[in-house]
Amino acid sequence: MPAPRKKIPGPPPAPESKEPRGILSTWMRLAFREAETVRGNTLPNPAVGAVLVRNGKVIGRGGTRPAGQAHAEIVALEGARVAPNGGLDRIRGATLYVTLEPCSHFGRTAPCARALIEAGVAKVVAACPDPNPKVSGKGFAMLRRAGITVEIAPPGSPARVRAETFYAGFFFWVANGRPRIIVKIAQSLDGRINARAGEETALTGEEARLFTHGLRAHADAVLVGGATVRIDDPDLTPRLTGGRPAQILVLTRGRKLDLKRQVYSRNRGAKTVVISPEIPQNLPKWVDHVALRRKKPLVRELLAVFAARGYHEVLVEGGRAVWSPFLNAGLCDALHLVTAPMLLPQGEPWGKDLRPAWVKPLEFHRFTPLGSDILAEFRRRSAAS
Ligand code: AOF
Ligand code: ZN
Repeated sequence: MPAPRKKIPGPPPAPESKEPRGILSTWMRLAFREAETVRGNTLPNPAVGAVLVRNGKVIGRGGTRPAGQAHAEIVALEGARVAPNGGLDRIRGATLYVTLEPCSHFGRTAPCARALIEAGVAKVVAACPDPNPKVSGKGFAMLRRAGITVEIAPPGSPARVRAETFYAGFFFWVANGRPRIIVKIAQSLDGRINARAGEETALTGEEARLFTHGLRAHADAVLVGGATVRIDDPDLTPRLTGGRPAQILVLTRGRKLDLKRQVYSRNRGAKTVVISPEIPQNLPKWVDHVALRRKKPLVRELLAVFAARGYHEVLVEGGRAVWSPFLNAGLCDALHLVTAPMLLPQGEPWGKDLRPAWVKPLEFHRFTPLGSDILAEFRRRSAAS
């Protein structure tokens, strides 16, 4: 039953989006594809995709350029302007499909909303509002004031849900001033991470691997310790799920890298960054280095590295020396604990270095079977976030 109409203060409610129910419209899907292609290259800005449509045809499209350069909307407008048969006449009356609210502020670039108004765009369909307080709601208001029809995908609609997943890290980063930190741990039924200390032990199966690759594709950076690199030699790219690889951060005390490890090999499409007190003697040209000063607690220093690199979401994959400081500091926003059906009484417990209070900020969310393994998801208690 429709709710009785009453006047509410604040900005006008979003008009019901014409986005088809149950599916993403073709245009919005294309916009997300544009956003996907630039993901990882725009930090600290969110990766936005925009598609300009006129008479059922795409006349311009694009994704956010690296920070300081053009936003997605501007790239799409430019494309339409310079296309064969392009020009302002074609843009006038067009509809823009965009994955995030067009900005209204002068930041490193001029407001996209103004550029859209000046180009004569008739309608803007956006997947979600921008949570950035400088923009939130103001971009839409600016467009509406200029007579542009604005449709915002309503909460729960496919476009909105897609945006909320895609921008989960960005939303968290705006609200909390630090990246969302996700910890993933694989354990045996008796809470061990290996059969014996220092041994590589395959614990979880293919489905759990697929799940982990999904986490990697979504994160901006994957953090691992030097021991994990040495013992397990992980590849750390989302090769099973596809998608853009996150940056790989290797936290180590070592002064010499074992360059045979996969994370150091060249041309993998993933950037590797070594974080250590001293520059390793054999640091390859294609690997970055960040010096640890060891003046502050490790997690504080790492948070500064995350901030400098503009990450919105970081996946902590282990091992114990890496996840324990985050868990002990209460700096874990989602914990994915994957349990394999085996007992390894001689192995090392994953929680050996944890203080009892580590668990306080987290609450159980759900179990999900992953083949013969089981995933337990814990999330930050909402009041504490
Ligand atoms: C858009 N389109 O493609 C992106 C937007 O410093 P600036 O000028 O680059 O502005 C950065 C902010 O703009 C960023 O924090 C976010 O709120 C928004 N990002 N907006 O209209 C885009 N990337
Ligand atoms: Zn903008």
